Amino acid sequence: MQTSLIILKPDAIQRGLAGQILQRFERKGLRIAAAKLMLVPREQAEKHYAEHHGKPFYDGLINFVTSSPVMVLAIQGLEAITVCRTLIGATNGRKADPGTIRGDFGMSGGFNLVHGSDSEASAERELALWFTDNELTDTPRTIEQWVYDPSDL
Ligand code: DAT
Ligand code: MG
Repeated sequence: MQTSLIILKPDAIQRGLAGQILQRFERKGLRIAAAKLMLVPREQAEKHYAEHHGKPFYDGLINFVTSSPVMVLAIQGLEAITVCRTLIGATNGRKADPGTIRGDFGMSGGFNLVHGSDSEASAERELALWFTDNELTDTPRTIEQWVYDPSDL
C-alpha cells in the first residue's frame, strides 16, 4: 500500500471542482486517509515546492498556491502514487490527455488544479509536511475486498 499527498489547488476550490476531482480518486477505488481545507502559509508553500526554488515560475507558483484555500488529502491504495499521477495527467492542462483531471478540467500550465506526489520519497516528505501522524486514518474499508483481487495483495 502507498499513500500519496494530493492538493486540490486554489483554482480547483474557487471553480467549485473539489467534489468532482475528489470523486475521480474515490471512484478509482482509492481510500481517503486524511483531508483538510486550509489557507497555506507562505513558508509551508516554500517548503512544499523547495525543489522548484529559483525556477522562472517559482514566485508565481508560491503566490498562486497561497492565494486562496486548498484542500489537502492523503490518498491511499495499491501503487497509489503512480495511480494518482496517472489520474492527474501531464503538468499543462492543454497538453494533458482527455480523461485525466488536468486534461478534462484545465487550460493552464500553472493553474493546473491538483498536486500529486511524484515518488515514494516525495510522498513521505510531503505527508510529513502536511499531516501529523494522528491526522492520517487507517480504518479499513469493508469494500476493499471488492476493489482488489486477493492475488494483488
Ligand atoms: P507537476 O505538478 O506536474 O509535478 P512540476 O513538479 O514540474 O509539475 O511543477 C510543479 C508546479 O509548478 C506545477 O504543477 C505547476 C507549476 N509549473 C511547472 N512548470 C511550469 C511552467 N512552465 N509554467 C508555469 N507553472 C509551472
Ligand atoms: Mg511535481
